[in-house]
Amino acid sequence: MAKLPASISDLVAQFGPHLKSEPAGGWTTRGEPDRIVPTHCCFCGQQCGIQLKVKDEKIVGFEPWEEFPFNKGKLCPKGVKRYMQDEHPDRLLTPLIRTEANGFQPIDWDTALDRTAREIQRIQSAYGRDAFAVLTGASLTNEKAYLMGKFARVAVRTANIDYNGRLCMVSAGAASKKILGIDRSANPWSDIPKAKVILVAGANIAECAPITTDYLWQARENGAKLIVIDPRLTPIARTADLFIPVRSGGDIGVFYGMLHVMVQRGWINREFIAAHTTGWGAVEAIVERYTPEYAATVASVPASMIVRAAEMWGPADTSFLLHARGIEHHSKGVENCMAAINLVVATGRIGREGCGYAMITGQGNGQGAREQGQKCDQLPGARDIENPAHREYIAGVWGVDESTIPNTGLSAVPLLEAIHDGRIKGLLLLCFNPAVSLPDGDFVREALGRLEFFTVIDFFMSETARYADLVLPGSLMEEDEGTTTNVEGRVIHHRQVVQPPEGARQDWRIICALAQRLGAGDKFQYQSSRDIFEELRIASKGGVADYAGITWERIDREMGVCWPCPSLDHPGTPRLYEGWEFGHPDGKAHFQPADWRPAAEEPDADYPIVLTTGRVVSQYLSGTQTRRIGALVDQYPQPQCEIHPRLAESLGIVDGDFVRVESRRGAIVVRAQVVRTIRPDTVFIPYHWPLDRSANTCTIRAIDPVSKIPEFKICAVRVSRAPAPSGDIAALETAAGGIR
Ligand SMILES: Nc1nc2c(c(=O)[nH]1)N[C@H]1C(S)=C(S)[C@@H](COP(=O)(O)OP(=O)(O)OC[C@H]3O[C@@H](n4cnc5c(=O)[nH]c(N)nc54)[C@H](O)[C@@H]3O)O[C@H]1N2
Ligand SMILES: Nc1nc2c(c(=O)[nH]1)N[C@H]1C(S)=C(S)[C@@H](COP(=O)(O)OP(=O)(O)OC[C@H]3O[C@@H](n4cnc5c(=O)[nH]c(N)nc54)[C@H](O)[C@@H]3O)O[C@H]1N2
Ligand code: SF4
Ligand SMILES: [Mo]
Repeated sequence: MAKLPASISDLVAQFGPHLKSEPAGGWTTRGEPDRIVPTHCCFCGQQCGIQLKVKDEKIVGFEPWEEFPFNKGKLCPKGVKRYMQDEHPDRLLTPLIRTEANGFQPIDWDTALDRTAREIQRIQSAYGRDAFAVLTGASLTNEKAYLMGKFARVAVRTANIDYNGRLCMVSAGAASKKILGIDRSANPWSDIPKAKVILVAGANIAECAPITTDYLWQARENGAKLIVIDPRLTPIARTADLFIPVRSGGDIGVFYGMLHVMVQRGWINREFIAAHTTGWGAVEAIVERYTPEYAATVASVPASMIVRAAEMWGPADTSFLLHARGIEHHSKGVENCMAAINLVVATGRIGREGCGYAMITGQGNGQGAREQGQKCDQLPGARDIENPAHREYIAGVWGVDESTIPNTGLSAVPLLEAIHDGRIKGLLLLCFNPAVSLPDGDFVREALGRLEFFTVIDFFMSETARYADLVLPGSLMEEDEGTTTNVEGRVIHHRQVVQPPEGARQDWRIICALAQRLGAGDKFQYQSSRDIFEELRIASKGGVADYAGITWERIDREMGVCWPCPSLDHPGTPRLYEGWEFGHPDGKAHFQPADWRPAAEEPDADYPIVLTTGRVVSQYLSGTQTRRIGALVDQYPQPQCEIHPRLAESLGIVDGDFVRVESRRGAIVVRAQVVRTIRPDTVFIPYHWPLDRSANTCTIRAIDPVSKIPEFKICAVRVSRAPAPSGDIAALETAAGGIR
């Protein structure tokens, strides 16, 4: 562990040379910016419009962008601080190579790129093509996501490419595709305020989709009722008309209990079901068993709450259902989402104004990055990699023989398991921090340590990069140009605001330089990221996620365009399924039956408490970015374990004590935060911190059989009072993240 400075003078002694001297005129008079660039936040899937102020080619601040329709100038604590990454002293400014004797040492770009290409070739000729894998991320622009899918299949020619959206949107996507035929939220957010009842399941709206709070409040102003289902009384739940404190993993009980009551009371739209759906019979047969009393045992809430929810949801004229990872991060994540969507389709309240359904996208480009072909089972345009016609079309766009495109590869968790057991020997990773974000952290870190060769492209030294042989300094969102697709399916334009700092390079240029060295340069002749977008438009043409009619100019003019948009004169599609035309070839919605089943690991006598994990408003994902921004660190410096006063009392724990939270995989010591806002059988820990503060040291490596999403939202733990961890924890807590 790094030696901690004891005082400010120590700090200056240690870091002094890097502290900037006061600018002429003093700190307070920065003067007017040279320009203000309208663009978007780099963080969550809301993708708020924001204007960045530039002075002397550096980003010095922000201004709201009132005209951008989604957030109308509103921003959350992360958005207003994102610009502090640009000039951060931790930025990587040179390629680094791991040396036996001296740790990471700077090397020049050519040597680093040559070495990476050579190692890819060595590993593939020694162990086979699929022994080298590529992992990517959904914070990347559409252009980079497209590039990574093509790079893996055409330049590296490995089947094993997957992305961190595998930990995020895949359960929702799979369920939506199965029932509605398309993997996208069905409605624009402007439909939310027009709904008379809103159901929020497993989504901490105020902290994780902050701008959506405003849409819910508008709905409430218009008289809407709000139902929230969550094991914790989240900020939005405090304002709800009905809060259902479900036990983690019990949501199917609530959804099917509601449907049971709705069938009995005649609140099912039978005309719609007969004309526009298939499969209702199988769902009705299951739902018949979900009497409020039985449903209550599955959900572990009073039966009366479920009846009340049905009474609010059932007879409404208009309604909107939103869910996020709370119901999706389960080994039955797809089934949970299918049950939720069944609840919408049974009423026919979809595809028209004020009637809708949305899965709340997580990462900045959580929507777009899963459509451009960086999932192990997909090609661009959300095409299926096993479909011969889809393969043929993409082979044509790429100018390769169809037979050279690999088939489905391993998804993220099995891919890490293959690294652990030696089937995969090499890895190139861009925009993913598995050392913090994958479940069963000790196992993951052990796997990363076993790679024969490992290159990471990041702008900060992430916890994962520490395991790399080579670290290449990449670019922040504002240092490149491109598009993302927001939570509504609206494709938006991120402008380049500044150049990457000297020594760092734009990610897409790094990838193209590697492709060149792998002998595929002729397929990667892009002069700009716009060239990549132009190819993406063609590649997506005719696919489900059709971007063919979207240009950067149109996006600027129209403040974003929603896909599918098949031609330049097509207006885009903010609302899917209008006229009850669903995405399946028969035009119908396909109900999917799913019965409740237990989690992979339920509490027992040895590990009697449910651990659930998630987020806090001021930190973002694995924390690589937000743990480096002082104001955000101050807001919530260290992970805490939320615990109910009754449970705390029975364990002899008081607020602020250190507690040891231990599962069958590992244990961490964090402070207890005793709160009345959580179920007494459950504890909650946010996961944004590494190593001995990482919630994922405890979580389980179980995955959903269809979506392959990990079960982040439930595992079994024991909790006990613990002495303070060794080291000066108080100093750590004020000196905050990063230093450890
Ligand atoms: N501040 C902040 N915002 C973010 C992010 C971030 O890291 N920080 N990340 C972005 C990303 S990538 C994502 S995926 C989203 C995630 O957004 P959310 O899914 O809203 O956030 P989580 O905290 O993961 O989980 C949401 C809620 O699920 C509840 N929950 C746990 N188990 C269950 C269950 O079995 N059933 C139900 N009904 N609820 C349950 C938890 O108590 C929690 O309140 O946020 C995005 N926005
Ligand atoms: N226990 C638990 N674990 C979870 C979750 C949970 O709720 N509970 N949630 C899961 C979810 S929903 C998600 S989305 C994942 C996210 O988990 P990760 O994807 O691992 O988290 P990030 O912090 O986004 O990691 C991305 C890395 O890429 C870098 N990066 C970001 N943008 C760019 C870019 O444009 N270029 C380059 N070169 N690098 C970039 C960042 O600095 C960071 O180091 O975590 C999952 N893990
Ligand atoms: S809500 Fe999301 S996109 Fe908007 S400012 Fe906050 S982190 Fe950025
Ligand atoms: Mo996510």
